[in-house]
Amino acid sequence: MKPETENSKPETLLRIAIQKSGRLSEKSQKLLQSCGIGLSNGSRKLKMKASNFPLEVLFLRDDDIPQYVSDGVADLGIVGENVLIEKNKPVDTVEKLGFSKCRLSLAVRREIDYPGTAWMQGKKIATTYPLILKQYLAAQNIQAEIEEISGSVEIAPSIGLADAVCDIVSTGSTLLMNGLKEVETVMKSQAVLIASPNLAAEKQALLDKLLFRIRAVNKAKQNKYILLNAPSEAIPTISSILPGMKSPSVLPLAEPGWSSVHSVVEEDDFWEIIDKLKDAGAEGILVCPIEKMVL
Ligand code: PRT
Ligand code: ZN
Repeated sequence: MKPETENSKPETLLRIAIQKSGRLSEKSQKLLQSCGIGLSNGSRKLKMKASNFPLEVLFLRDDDIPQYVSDGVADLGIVGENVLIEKNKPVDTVEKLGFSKCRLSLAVRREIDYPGTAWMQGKKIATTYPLILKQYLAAQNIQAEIEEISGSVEIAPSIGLADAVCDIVSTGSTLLMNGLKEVETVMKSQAVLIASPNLAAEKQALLDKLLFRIRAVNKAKQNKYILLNAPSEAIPTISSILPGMKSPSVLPLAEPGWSSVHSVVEEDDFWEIIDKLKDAGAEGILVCPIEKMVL
């Protein structure tokens, strides 16, 4: 090992805490890998140094991540907004990551004729999110008893432990299987990147670099590359439908009077745009995924 002299400062490493195993862990690792960061956690260590980027990864339970980041043990973390808000630690939310989307909802037994939030008045609600639920009930001006439990919330009504539940819902099939129906959305959630407040300048510079890559990856996921052929006289109309990053590329085809148009469309507008393009005379439309997108 090189001796440390005044000129050879130890390398600054960013430390990121991600979930060890569970619904966030694979997607958190994939996100880092798609940013060009090498992770090999074959032995399932609790801590590892990444390759290609000055990053150290801590593998933790998701519930502990906000605390580690607020204490500065980790500089960054990836956690669900539901856990972040419930833990109520002083950290900065740097970026919404767009994965592990779910909602925290109130649910009641299916046979109940539910009139609205007033039904909750004086009832007992089981949850693993007592703080978020308390704030929601206060905002709705409802007094209800909160029964904090640590898991299997959805069975609480059927065993007589509570009248309602406040739990995470994704597809809704867990509620259905337990004879419950979703009646109110308390909050929507997705994975977020959090950071310790007041990061040192060197660490902030590394975070900026990482964030640049994360944004390029996520932007690419929200967009598609589109190629099509069209009669040249249709190009002005097609260009107005397909604004692209600046404007679409238009290349002549070997067949006279025809052009090929290349552009980028947002996933959300995709089907609407395709219909308009067909009406404008586009043919042979190809749509391809984009790996990275830097604006
Ligand atoms: O061990 P550790 O403490 O790290 O993990 P955990 O068991 O506490 O969390 P985990 O891995 O289950 O979830 C991590 C995060 O993923 C959550 O905090 C949410 O932000 C997010 N997420 C996304 C979900 C779901 N979807 C989800 N469906 N978290 C939990 N569920 C559960 C929910 O609790 C319920 O039991 O799945 C069931 C409902 O799913 P559906 O599809 O039947 O509606
Ligand atoms: Zn957890």
